Amino acid sequence: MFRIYSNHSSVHLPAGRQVRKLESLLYMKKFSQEFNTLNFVIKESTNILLFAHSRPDSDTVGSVLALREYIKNLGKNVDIACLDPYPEYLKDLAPDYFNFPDHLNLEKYNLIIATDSVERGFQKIKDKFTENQVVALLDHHPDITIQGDINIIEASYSSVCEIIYNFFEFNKIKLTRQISTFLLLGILGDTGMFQHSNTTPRIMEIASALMKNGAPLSKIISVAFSNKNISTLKLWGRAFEKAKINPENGMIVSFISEKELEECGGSLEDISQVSTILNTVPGTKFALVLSERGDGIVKGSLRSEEYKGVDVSQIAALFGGGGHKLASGFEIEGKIVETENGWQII
Ligand SMILES: [Mn+2]
Repeated sequence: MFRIYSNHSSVHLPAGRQVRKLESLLYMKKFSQEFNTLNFVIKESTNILLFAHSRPDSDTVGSVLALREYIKNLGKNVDIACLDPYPEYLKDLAPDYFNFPDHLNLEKYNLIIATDSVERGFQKIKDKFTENQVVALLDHHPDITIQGDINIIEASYSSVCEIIYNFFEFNKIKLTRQISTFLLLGILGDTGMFQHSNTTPRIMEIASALMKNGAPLSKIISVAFSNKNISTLKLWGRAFEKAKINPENGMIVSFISEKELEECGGSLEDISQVSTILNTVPGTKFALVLSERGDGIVKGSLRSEEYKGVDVSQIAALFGGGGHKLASGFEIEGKIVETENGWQII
């Protein structure tokens, strides 16, 4: 096993076009060795496995679909594995399917690339691979503890799709309309359609380049993100109705029971957006949404915004969870019960 590690320091640059050029070069240089190695291994491989994280979101889906397109065009065999099925809400944009890892002959792959939240699913199968198989990890979550042979992990990127864009740019790989569409899908998902604080000038440049290649911005937004099923709206209605603000700490909180999720026919994807919307209520510091996930597990989803000055990953850490400063989560055992003074997890 060999480990490649890069050190990054933040660079403050004056404004102007020169600077944007320099910024773009710095981004490309950041992982130049890893980008080089990864492309070399891709070209040397016959069979490649791409791995999307459990409960796949648009970033991990966009990442694996973009990489598959590139690898397929090189004439290689490439499969996508995931412990969960391909998300319904993306089927109108890009119909596809994922393989369950147990249904694949894992031994045959020369290279395995896991994208985004690599500790959500991939860590469960990583030990099935041998020394002769190269494992590459592409992630933008902090505190990743698992290691691959090629590690491209950096929390300052908005999305793994941004990392992959840089990989393609560095290796001078021509982006087809399809590849551009998949990358824009992931970027739109992880930047909350350019509304989160990870929307940098660089990400707008990348989005512009992807659109120039034919990525249909408004179609992706309306098909993948704006369409809401009646089940989603009903579930949101329940959660919004119950929302409470704690004036002492500025928390806005709500919860969704397993029964409600069932009654509304909502999906887990529907829950993830509740905290983002609650977080828009004026005067609040952060949003917390608790949801029962079956088997006695309660999941907490925390959101904040840069200007609110709260680090929700510290709150998540109190409950054994983690994540980003502005978006974190935790899981605890228990059940939610309503009491006179609010909700309790027992
Ligand atoms: Mn992501």
